[in-house]
Amino acid sequence: MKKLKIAIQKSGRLSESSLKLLKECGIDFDNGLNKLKAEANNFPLEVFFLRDDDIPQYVEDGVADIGIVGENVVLEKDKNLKTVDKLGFGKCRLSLAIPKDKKYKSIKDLNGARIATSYSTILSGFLKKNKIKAEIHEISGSVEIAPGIGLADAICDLVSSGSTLFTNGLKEVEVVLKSEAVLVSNKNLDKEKQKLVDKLLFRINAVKRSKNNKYILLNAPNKNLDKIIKILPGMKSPTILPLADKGWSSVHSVVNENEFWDIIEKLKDNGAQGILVVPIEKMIV
Ligand code: PRT
Ligand code: ZN
Repeated sequence: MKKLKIAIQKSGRLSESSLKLLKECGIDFDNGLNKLKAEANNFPLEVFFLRDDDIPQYVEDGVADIGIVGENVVLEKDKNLKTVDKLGFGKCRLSLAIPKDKKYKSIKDLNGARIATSYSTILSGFLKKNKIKAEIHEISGSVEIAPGIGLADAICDLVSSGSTLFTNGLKEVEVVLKSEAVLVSNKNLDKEKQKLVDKLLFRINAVKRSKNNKYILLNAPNKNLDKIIKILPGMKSPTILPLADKGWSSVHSVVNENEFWDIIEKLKDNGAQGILVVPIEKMIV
């Protein structure tokens, strides 16, 4: 049987979450330190540990069939790949920043600026789209120090908390791109490998869904059951079980994390009591 080859980041911001995702998909392998490759024991999968910058090329060439990498890297490398799914971790944004005491009214203020970045492909597309003429200085690391040493007037770099910008006396003025880790695939996978990708994707989606949803149990007065059922759609519809105490029922359902607090408030307004919220490990619809 053929094995699917997946490339993940060897050591960096995406490594831990990538390993965790595969583990949550029930895939078990040995990832000893300094290993380049590992084989899963219970899924036809080989895992390659690579630098994130190399992953798009390896997947395009078919050395790996799929890969987990930041969308920012995928767009910057601009290879011929298919983005299969967003994975919900490694979230950050690629932003333009300038020294904090400089005035900034609009993007037009960047006309004629020297901008330091490691993301020249994405940046030049962004500047072109906004009809800005600026000079791009490609540098590979510590972009944030460039304005301080007089190398540039602005930078374009990844930001998550913003503390790196802050400690370097910079302020964020434009968001060029919002990014997160994505699953990319070679465009010419054969049927057998595509089947394995679909199988993996099915598991990834079950894991992702479980993270976005919570299992909820509560006691409801029977007279308000109709209203409570409307608030709690559930996967099909909520489960209702009678309580020993007459006039009350136990209601079980699934709620989405984003609507969670709104729903709890509405439930309480309708007389729900003893509300329990439990994490879900996997969710198959
Ligand atoms: O060695 P290798 O080449 O594999 O790794 P790398 O050093 O190139 O990448 P790494 O591990 O730093 O980042 C991998 C991916 O994580 C990136 O491509 C992004 O998709 C994602 N990611 C998420 C981030 C950040 N958040 C992030 N904050 N990548 C980098 N940063 C850096 C940023 O460049 C800046 O220097 O963190 C600093 C800013 O952080 P804040 O919190 O101070 O704003
Ligand atoms: Zn890198």
